[in-house]
Amino acid sequence: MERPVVMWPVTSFNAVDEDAKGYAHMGDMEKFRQGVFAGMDYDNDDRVDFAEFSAWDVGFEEAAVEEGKPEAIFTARRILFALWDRNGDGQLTQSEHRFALSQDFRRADIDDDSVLDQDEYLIGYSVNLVMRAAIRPDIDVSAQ
Ligand SMILES: [Ca+2]
Ligand SMILES: [Ca+2]
Ligand SMILES: [Ca+2]
Repeated sequence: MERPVVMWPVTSFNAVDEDAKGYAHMGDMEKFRQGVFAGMDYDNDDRVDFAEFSAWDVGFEEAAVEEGKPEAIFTARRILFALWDRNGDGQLTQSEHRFALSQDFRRADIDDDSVLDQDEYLIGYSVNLVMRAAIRPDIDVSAQ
């Protein structure tokens, strides 16, 4: 069965589930998170500021432009950054990022079996969720 969510640019499940088990556990997500953090932290000071965060993109910007909503991506980034920057100092630390991801993990694990399958990841991971809501609110994946 085709699901509309897979046509949408997402942070790829394959990048999380590196050894193609078909699911991702918290260890996979933490490894993925470390890679994402390192990728965002351009000046390697172990903190990610909003400029660094904004430069990180996995295809959402192109999607937003295609949808005629280039401004939506900025809104979505601000929402995500504000969510993750818990103390609001404009810098994302490793521990803030880790905390955000573990919250995402629990929220996304709908059947509560401590691993995320691809659907849970695509629907529940905050980056995918927030970007999709900002750019294509008409795609209601929760109704599946
Ligand atoms: Ca930095
Ligand atoms: Ca902070
Ligand atoms: Ca699960």
